[in-house]
Amino acid sequence: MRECGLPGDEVLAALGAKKEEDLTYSTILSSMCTLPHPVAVRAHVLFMETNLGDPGLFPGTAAIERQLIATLGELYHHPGAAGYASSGGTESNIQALRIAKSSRPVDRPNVVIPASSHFSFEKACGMLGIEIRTAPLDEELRVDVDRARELIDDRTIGIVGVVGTTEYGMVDPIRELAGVATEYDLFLHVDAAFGGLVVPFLPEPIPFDFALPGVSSIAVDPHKMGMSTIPAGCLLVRDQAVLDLLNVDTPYLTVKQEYTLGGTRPGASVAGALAVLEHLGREGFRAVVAGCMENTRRLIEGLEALGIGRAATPDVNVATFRTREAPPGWRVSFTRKGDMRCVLMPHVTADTVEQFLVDAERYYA
Ligand code: 0PR
Repeated sequence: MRECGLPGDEVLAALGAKKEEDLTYSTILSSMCTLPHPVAVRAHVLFMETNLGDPGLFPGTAAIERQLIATLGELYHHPGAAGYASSGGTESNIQALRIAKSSRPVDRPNVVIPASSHFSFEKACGMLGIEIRTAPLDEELRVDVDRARELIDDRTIGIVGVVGTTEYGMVDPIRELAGVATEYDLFLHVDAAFGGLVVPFLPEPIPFDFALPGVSSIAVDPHKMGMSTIPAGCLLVRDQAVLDLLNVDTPYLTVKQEYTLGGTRPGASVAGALAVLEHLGREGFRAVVAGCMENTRRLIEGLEALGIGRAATPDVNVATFRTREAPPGWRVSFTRKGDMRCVLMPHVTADTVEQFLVDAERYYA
């Protein structure tokens, strides 16, 4: 650390120069994050100093968090849902498994998780000492519910289903998983980190939420398709008593107990998340999702016309292809199986897709 500080302008100029080294979103097709909506940025700046870790000092910001959870609860057919804003899908998934573990204390617990699930479950289970039982997928890359059921035994504390798988954009058959959860009286966590703000806005929404009695918790990330600033995740459960299973005493704070994983928590990105939901409404989100889905179809159709076959027919805006190479200049990613993966986020416009196809035509020719 310097002995004598630099003028603020000089520091910011140096930071700005570093930022120039970052990619801009214009060529990024590999990210599940996107440019935040301008209204989220404005809200974020307004709440920069707020700390939800001590909500009694920021009652207005705490009310915004409650409104965010209530809005999502209503969207997920359970207006009375409880929940809180986490740092993202990883934290929400960890917390959901902590709840599942506290609700059913058994020796050597296990949890049944689809093979397509995000690596955050590996972190969660490692931390919590839970054995992972990996349920295989069917031919369309959704979890095979019968095979999942076969993995359940008397040490199983929960099941997971994914709404918008990270790699192939599939939605697991949550209705069937919910049936299994009810039958075995198991906690069912739905990881809708990505698809939670896509599926409700499709012309024909696939059922995945609290309307299904077997669904216990839902993770959804406003910092993905919610176009909020980072970090903004949400964990929703059916009622407050479920969250309270995680309470620890916080004697010197303005609240006497907390169930969150983080202590100090940003209010800024939570305000950003609510701002986008309020500003766009269902109508606005339907338009955003329709655009992303149209771009997904167009990319698949365009690349197939060039002889690059799709790897899956996705339920949400993730397109994957049977090729190990991408046209230069574009950031795509590759799945564990080696398929090229493009996420058609709101920053990926129809023009971007056409430009990618022009470059692809030249490259794959
Ligand atoms: N669950 C699902 C289904 C996810 O896709 C992700 C992240 C998570 C949980 C974890 O969320 P957090 O990363 O918010 O904790 N999916 C993306 C991925 O791993 C995250 C991402 C976003 C990665 C932008 C890269 C990137 O540029 O691919």
